[in-house]
Amino acid sequence: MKNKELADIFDRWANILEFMGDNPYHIRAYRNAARLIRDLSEDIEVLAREGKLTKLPGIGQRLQAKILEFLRTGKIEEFEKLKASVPDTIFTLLDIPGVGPKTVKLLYDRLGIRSLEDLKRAIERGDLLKLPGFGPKKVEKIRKGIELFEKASGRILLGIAVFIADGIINQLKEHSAVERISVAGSTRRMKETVGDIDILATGKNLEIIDAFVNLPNVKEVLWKGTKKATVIVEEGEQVDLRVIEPDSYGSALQYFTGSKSHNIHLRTICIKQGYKLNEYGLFKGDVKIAGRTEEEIYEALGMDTPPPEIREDTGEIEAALEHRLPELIDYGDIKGDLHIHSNWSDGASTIEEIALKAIEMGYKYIAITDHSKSLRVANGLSEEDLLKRNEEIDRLNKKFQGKIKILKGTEVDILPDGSLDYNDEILSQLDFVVAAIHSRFTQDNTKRILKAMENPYVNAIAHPTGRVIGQRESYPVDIEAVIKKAAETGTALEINAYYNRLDLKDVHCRLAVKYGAKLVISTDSHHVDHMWMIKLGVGTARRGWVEKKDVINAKGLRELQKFVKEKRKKFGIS
Ligand code: DGT
Ligand code: CA
Ligand code: CA
Repeated sequence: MKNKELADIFDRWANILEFMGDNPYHIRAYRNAARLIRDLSEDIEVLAREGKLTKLPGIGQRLQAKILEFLRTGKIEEFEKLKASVPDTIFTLLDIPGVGPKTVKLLYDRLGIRSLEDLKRAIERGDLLKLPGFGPKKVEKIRKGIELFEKASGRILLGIAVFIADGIINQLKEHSAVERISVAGSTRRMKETVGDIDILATGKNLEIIDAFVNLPNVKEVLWKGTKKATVIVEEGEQVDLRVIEPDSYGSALQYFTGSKSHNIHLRTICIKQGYKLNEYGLFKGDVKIAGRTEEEIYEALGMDTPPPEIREDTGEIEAALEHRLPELIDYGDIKGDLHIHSNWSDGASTIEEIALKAIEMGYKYIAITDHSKSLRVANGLSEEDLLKRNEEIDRLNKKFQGKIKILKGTEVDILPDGSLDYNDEILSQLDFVVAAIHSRFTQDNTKRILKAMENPYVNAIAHPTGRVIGQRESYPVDIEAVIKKAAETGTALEINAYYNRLDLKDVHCRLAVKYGAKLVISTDSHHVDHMWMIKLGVGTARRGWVEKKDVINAKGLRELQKFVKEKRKKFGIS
């Protein structure tokens, strides 16, 4: 349904006209059209096809022509031209609560303010107070508005969203009024950052809403209705909970899981087949065909059900129609974590604690991958200490025999010239070697990584692009060249599951699969309390269309050891 998109255009249109000082009747016409279309219960495309547009109040021939142009081409030429005539950043200013088009115009004309940054600087300098009609009160209101806006436009890391959502769902599940409950939205799709958290439930609505707004970590209740509530939790994040009728639960889950682009594409499939789909169900005329589960909706459309993580309209709808969806790696498929730091280097947990946690998680093996000697800040191990640590692993392997296998590993530094921080003699005594870059983040690191992969003992490249979400961009690297070399040399690329990395990211995972490179999903844990994050890595892999066969630590110990041996063989080492 294009209603919202179109309404947004008309709203922006009105804003620009107001900013430009156009006549009030003109502005109101666009404003009213925007509101009308936004509140419409029918699909604007259907109304257009049936020639009913001009029957809508306030829509004359001229607006009709614009709507038709938008539906035909996806844009309106006149609006595009108008938009190009004002600075882009003006739109950001208009999004600040308490700042309207008139204020923006004044700020622009008198003080040359074109962006949020400009505005903040002007407030700091006290420039706003010089404007007609601007007293301390009004300036303070704008400052508050900016604060709100910046908070609202901030997204949180998936790991935090998952942590909050799981916490809420686990508490509410215990409540007798709750029948079914699930996360939806970008959190369910395991997107690397999340705007707000969406939760759906069925059961006794009033009791559920009450239980929700009274959860101990709820800081503020923004809205409380009989079927929906919106709260801010301690972490500062917004959470929406909706209580749904059981026979609409599937369609609501489908709708609120999104993504928006998946839903928009899916709706065109529905229309083609003569159906109507919304959050209440799948309808033929007035008859409801499906809605209780997501599966019955997709099935009625002749489709398989795409896993939530790939609902981004990047080919999953076509694949679902043609019954060729990938068999994604599952959250329970991981047999062991192959990147963990112990207190021998910069970790906080002992190897024994890590082993016990791994047993609890049902793993078959783990690799302890402490840092190498050059990484002094992370207490990297000298050769001597590494070998001593290995003896402790031998001792613990005897103790835990039949329960878990602890692999001797390292996260060896890739030095600036691409050589490694331990020699081959040392590396050959290890079971699993992860190599990584920890320095010179501004240079092109492609050659450096390619050279490291030529070492027969390197089994995986850790966090291959080096990005840290919201903090550090990827270092310059030709990721396609790295992926090809990984496939060629039998080196796995890591999906680092630590919550601020998720590196490789989803699109790179998909590229790796395309070139036949193997992947390894590990947490880079520095404490046993980090090990749960493996699910963030699996989610990222799923978003990248990764299957079980692509992931070396979804295999048993024997097969993993074979993977290590085969690379050595390839390079003439038996
Ligand atoms: P977020 O919160 O920004 O990380 O992203 P989402 O995907 O959770 O988006 P949100 O919370 O705005 O809405 C949840 C879902 O509801 C979204 O994924 C799809 C659906 N949805 C929201 N707005 C629209 C819309 O205008 N059209 C369609 N077709 N679906 C929408
Ligand atoms: Ca959301
Ligand atoms: Ca939402």
